[in-house]
Amino acid sequence: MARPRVLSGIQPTADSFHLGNYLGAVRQWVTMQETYDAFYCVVDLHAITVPHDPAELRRRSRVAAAQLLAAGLDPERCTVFVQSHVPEHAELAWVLNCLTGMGEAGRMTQFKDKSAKQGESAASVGLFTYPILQAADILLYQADRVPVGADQKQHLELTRDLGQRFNHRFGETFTLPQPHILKEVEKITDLQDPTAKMSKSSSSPQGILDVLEAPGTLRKKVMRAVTDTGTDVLADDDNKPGVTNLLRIQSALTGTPIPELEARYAGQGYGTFKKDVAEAVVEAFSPIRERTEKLLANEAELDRLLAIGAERAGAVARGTMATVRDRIGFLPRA
Ligand code: ATP
Ligand code: LTN
Repeated sequence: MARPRVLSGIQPTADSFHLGNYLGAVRQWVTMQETYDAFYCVVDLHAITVPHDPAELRRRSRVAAAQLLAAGLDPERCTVFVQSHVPEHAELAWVLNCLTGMGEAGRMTQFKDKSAKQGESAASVGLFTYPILQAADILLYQADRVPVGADQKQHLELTRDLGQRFNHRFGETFTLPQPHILKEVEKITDLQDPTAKMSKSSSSPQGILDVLEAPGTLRKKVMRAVTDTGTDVLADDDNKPGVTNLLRIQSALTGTPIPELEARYAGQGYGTFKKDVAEAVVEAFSPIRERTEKLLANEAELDRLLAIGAERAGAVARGTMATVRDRIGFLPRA
């Protein structure tokens, strides 16, 4: 039987991924390549929904792809590609744009948050239709599962709604995808503001742990993470969001259940605990950083791997688009 399909994407909008990206998304991608027919893309079309610099985008797209491979994605076992290499993403997005209501798009909270930052009227129309492009990414590959962090739930609902709407109006065409969200790591929070999501675009440098960062900086940031009043290392989202975030991080990175960690640090205060969290982060990130540097040193090879990915992704995307064109009523080219 054919393996179920998985698709996910990550934006090349920073010089490094952060711990939230890694635990909330990329680590699941690596696991899922074993049992799914997996497609993972660097979503550069999404990255230009906010003002950007072309040279920086090129660099960050390669850095993003290199980090994915360094984290364990194997081009022999999954398809890693760059979104703009497969023009069908933009083509399907147009069709879906025409099926989406203005009000429906206007309810997306990520748009509200991101546009508020720039001033609503300065935000691009691309930022407004961003979730519809995301729906196209997913539906194009007939994905069954989409591994993401909790912030993407609403976009996945929109994706299902649009897929279903298309199916009803024009005939069964799209698989309706389920989000794949791991509760324990669905929202890693900012070290300085432990109720906010750790985020490429809104966290301060002190609040974010970057995969490619030097070990010394990572250690300092963990040691300076905001903890809570008191001295007990206990998980309590309402009263101890800072400590709880660090417990989740350590548990996810070491595979030790949180109650066991609570017992281990009982009566020891925050110092030893934080030191151990810092070591767990450094241990997880160092091999990824080293492999990323090696991959980036050979750009031609990296670009070759991405071309293979684009070829495989393009074959699937062209198949879906041929059906979509026909169902929609576009005249075939003679
Ligand atoms: P931005 O904050 O600028 O929106 P981002 O840091 O969320 O960027 P994306 O490229 O948008 O990065 O997200 C890539 C993946 O990482 C998505 O699946 C997203 O849900 C997940 N993710 C991002 N931040 C976190 C986090 N703090 N905790 C868990 N998952 C996260
Ligand atoms: N919107 C996502 C990135 C993204 C994505 C996708 C995730 C773009 N296309 C397709 C899953 C599937 C984000 O901001 N984190």
